[in-house]
Amino acid sequence: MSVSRRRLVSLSKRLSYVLRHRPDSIGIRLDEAGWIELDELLAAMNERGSPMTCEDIDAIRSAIPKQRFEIVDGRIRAAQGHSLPVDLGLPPQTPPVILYHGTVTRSVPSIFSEGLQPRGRQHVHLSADRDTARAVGSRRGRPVLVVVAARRMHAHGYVFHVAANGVWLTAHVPPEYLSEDTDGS
Ligand code: HQG
Repeated sequence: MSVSRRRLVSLSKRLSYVLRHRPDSIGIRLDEAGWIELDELLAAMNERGSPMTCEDIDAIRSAIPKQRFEIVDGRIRAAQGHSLPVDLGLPPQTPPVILYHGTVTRSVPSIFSEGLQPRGRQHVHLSADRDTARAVGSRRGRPVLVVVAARRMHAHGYVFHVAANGVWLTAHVPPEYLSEDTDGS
């Protein structure tokens, strides 16, 4: 079971890489919203990348709670996380009063001086709950949570979207909307 989960995690990472960053690495092109026909993706994966099947993708979607991939009408795309310039076509949304960003201690001074930047991605990624933000920060070390006054930003004209898997996206968070998380560990 754990071997097969390890395989699913590995395939999920491979898919994320292809669908968010480097479709050219297996010789495919995504449309402007990041979609590709599932059959075409699987054929290219089998030919040039990592062999995988429709069943593998179903298994990834059932086994891994963070729904990283959307499948609609036989097409697939990454729900968020792109470095490629895609237009996900998501409607603007009113965010909750507060959103969280998970990061690590070494990034905090720069974040509070220049704001949250998307870095290599198309958006800054934010979470409605602290546990998710903590998990995001933990990928790089001991997590630190930064609080974003999202509703106030929205009132000032900043645009927010929600990806299909519930991750909140915005272009940039200026420092005046940031504060330290003082409410727990
Ligand atoms: C940091 C994963 C210094 C930021 C996650 C982060 C998420 C700054 C890093 C999604 C900064 C960028 C995105 C500034 C931002 N100075 N550091 N001004 N502004 N940073 O990976 O948000 O699991 O591009 O704190 O779960 O960590 O792959 O962004 O540490 O949802 O599906 O710069 O990726 O999704 O790192 O993660 P990333 P992120 P998956």
